[in-house]
Amino acid sequence: MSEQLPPIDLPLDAGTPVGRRVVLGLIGLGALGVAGGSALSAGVGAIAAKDPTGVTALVPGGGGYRYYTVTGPVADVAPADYSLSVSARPSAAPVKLDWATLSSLPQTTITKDVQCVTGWRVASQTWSGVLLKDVLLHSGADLSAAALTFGSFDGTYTESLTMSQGLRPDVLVATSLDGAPIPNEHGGPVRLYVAPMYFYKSLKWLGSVSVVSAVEPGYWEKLGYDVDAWVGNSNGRNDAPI
Ligand SMILES: Nc1nc2c(c(=O)[nH]1)N[C@H]1C(S)=C(S)[C@@H](COP(=O)(O)O)O[C@H]1N2
Ligand SMILES: [Mo]
Repeated sequence: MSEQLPPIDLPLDAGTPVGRRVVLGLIGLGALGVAGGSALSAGVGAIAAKDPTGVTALVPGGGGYRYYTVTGPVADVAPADYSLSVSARPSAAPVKLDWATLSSLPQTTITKDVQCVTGWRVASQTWSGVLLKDVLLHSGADLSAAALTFGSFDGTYTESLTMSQGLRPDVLVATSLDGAPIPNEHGGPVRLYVAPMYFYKSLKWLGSVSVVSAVEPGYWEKLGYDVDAWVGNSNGRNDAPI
């Protein structure tokens, strides 16, 4: 990873406390509120202003997680109102999988450390949901195609995997974290979870999965981060694999 790469997440200045209540308060604000900083404390406003990529904050009590979003707060979507759009082959019209359908598919649980490419790590997190492979099989996807792209209902963030990566037994369409619904700040109700890769691959607020004919670099990858983001073997890092 070269020095020129833009920061995926910036550490908070020491002595700049951001409470969970403030973080959750941010979630309720529109993007305009964040840009204007009108309703924000000076501390949070300063952080948002300094971070070109969006709002970043530690989530106190979140066991070391940082709340991260390149767009600012994202509206809550209730499971009953959620659906995942799946395009089964390049240029195909999407089919929609609702929450009941996701719940009816085989459920898989994975426990691992979460690890961001900037070095922060959260030990032993348990994600559950449906294997991406099972979502693709259920949707009649063309598994011989080269790649998959993912869209967020934040309207901006994107991710990408090769088809063989997407069919791995440690890649989930996740619906729970540590036995509870995924909170909004962690990308709920449904998040992509790519266990063997740095956490930027785990797109929050998953809205769409599309089968495509070639890998399309995601949001951070267009800015220079590795598309193949294996923990311990990418981005010039040598973290211990998890
Ligand atoms: N939609 C969306 N997904 C995202 C991001 C984001 O900004 N927007 N940031 C990525 C990065 S860099 C990290 S480290 C994790 C942060 O997840 P968390 O906010 O649940 O800690 O989400 C990843 N997925
Ligand atoms: Mo990250």
